[in-house]
Amino acid sequence: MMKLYGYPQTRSARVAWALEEANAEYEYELINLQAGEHKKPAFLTINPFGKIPTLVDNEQVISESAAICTYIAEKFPAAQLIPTDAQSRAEYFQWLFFVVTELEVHLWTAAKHERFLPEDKKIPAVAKTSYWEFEKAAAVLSTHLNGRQYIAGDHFSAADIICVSVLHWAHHVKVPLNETLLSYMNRLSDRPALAKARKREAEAA
Ligand SMILES: N[C@@H](CCC(=O)N[C@@H](CS)C(=O)NCC(=O)O)C(=O)O
Repeated sequence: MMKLYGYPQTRSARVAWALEEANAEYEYELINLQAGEHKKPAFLTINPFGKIPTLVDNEQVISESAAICTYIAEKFPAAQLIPTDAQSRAEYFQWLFFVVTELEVHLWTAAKHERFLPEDKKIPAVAKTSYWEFEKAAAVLSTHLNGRQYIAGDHFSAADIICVSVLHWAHHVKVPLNETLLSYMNRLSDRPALAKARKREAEAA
C-alpha cells in the first residue's frame, strides 16, 4: 500500500487531496515538523532531502508535491486527474509549472525571509519584493482563469489541486486575491475529496 509522509497544514495536504480524489488506499504517517522529525535519521533514510510530502509506493520514493500529484494522476487514470491528449497535457504541464515556478515560489521566498531563515539571513525587502512578484503572477493566472472552470482543459485536474492549495496559502497569509481567484478557490475547495483529505490529516495529528 502507498504511504504518504506528511504533516497537517503543509504541502502534504495537496497529496492527500489527490489520493482522495483518486479513491486510493494509503497509509498516512505523521512526520512532526515541529519536533524536527523530518531531519532525524529514521526519515532521512527514506527521503535524504528531509522534506514532506514524500510518497512511497513499493520501492519508489517520490518527493516534490507537483510530481507526486502527477504520479497519482497517472497511476489512477479512472480519476481523470490528468488529460490524456497531447494538447491538453501540454496545457496541464504549462500551468502546473507556472503555478510552482512563477507563483508559489514567491510565497515561499517571502515566508523564508519573514519566518524561517536564521535572523542574520532574513532580508525584509526581499519578502516585500516577493509579494509584488506573487501579485504579478496572480494577475496572469486570474486572466487565464477568467471564464474558465479549471486551470487546464475542461476537467478538474491535479494542476487544480496544486493551484488551489497555493491560493489557500496566499489567502491564509492574507495576500489579497481578486474575485476571479477567490471564486475559483472557493468553488474547488467544496470538493468532497478535500474535506476527506483534511479529516485524514487531522486524524493523524
Ligand atoms: N517543492 C517541495 C517543497 C517541500 C517542502 O519544502 N516542504 C516543507 C513542508 S510544506 C518541508 O518539508 N519543510 C521542512 C524543511 O524544509 O526543513 C514540494 O512542493 O513538495
